Amino acid sequence: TDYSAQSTSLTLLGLGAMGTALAHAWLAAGHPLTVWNRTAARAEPLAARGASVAATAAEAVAANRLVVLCLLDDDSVGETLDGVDLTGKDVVNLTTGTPGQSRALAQRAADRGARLLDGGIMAVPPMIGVANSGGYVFYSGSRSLFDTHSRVLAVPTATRYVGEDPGHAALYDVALLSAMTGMFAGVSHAFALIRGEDIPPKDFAHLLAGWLTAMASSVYGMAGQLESGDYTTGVASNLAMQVAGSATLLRTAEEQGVSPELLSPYMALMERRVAEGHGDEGGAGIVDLLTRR
Ligand code: FVH
Repeated sequence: TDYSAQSTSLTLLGLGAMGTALAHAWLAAGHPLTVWNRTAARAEPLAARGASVAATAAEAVAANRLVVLCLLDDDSVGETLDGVDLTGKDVVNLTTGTPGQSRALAQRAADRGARLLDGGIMAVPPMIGVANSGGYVFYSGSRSLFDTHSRVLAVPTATRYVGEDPGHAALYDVALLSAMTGMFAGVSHAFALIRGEDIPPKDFAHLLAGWLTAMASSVYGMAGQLESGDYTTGVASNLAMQVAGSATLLRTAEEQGVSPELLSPYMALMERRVAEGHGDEGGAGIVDLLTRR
């Protein structure tokens, strides 16, 4: 079988919001697709578009060598594959999980005669099947397994292979999602500050997006500090200055009747680092505090 050919057939387990978007993308590109979902009704619109609907997960897995999972979480993957013959299968897991869960799944797959490629989706369903959407999927695990299926995997959205360790796709995924979570925390606080004032949120959003975009490149400076081990050279806003500024941020929150609970944990870390004599550092010192065991 030429697995790089455009008409590669595959199986997809899981037809939630993301699984359904993936299914539509593969069908639109002409890939014969077998689908299964715990709640069978979710497969009906895909059957109308030409997908083969399997009655059980085992039947769906048996239909193709390439089997993609996009389920809620690691537990649902375990339940779905329980008792299913995986011998000779190339399993691609697009379910969000931890690096440890991905490594354990790769081992369980190998024990059952299958090869596992793990994926971390950096996209939301409306970005799937849309050219140049900016979305992509991190993949990790066997390079040859990725190369074998790279064309069909690139149909829904772009791909980024990040190494042989099956846990690394999940690690990259969760690291980016964690950074995003911190950003959302800051954004929530900012909107809370202006609430009740004569400031239209949509106008403010424009400023917020511009400022966050301008600040985003600071991650390169922090990466440089972490790589060199020199946390002080070229620092534009050192921790001592940021801690001094924190007082104004907290007082403004109080004046506006906004809880400081989203800002306080990060401020406490900066204060600790300054108290330990590192006020001239940039943010890399906070990474040391977080990873100190
Ligand atoms: N949707 C998103 O924006 C994000 C974008 C980034 C990647 N995530 C991850 O993708 C996985 C699937 O997400 P989803 O959006 O498709 O999730 P749901 O719409 O909630 O669908 C969940 C599917 O999982 C099935 N399921 C749940 N529990 C079980 C189980 N115990 N056994 C078998 N299947 C199970 C569920 O089936 P049903 O409820 O329809 O019967 C859905 O097919 C996820 O890891 C995201 O973190 C999406």
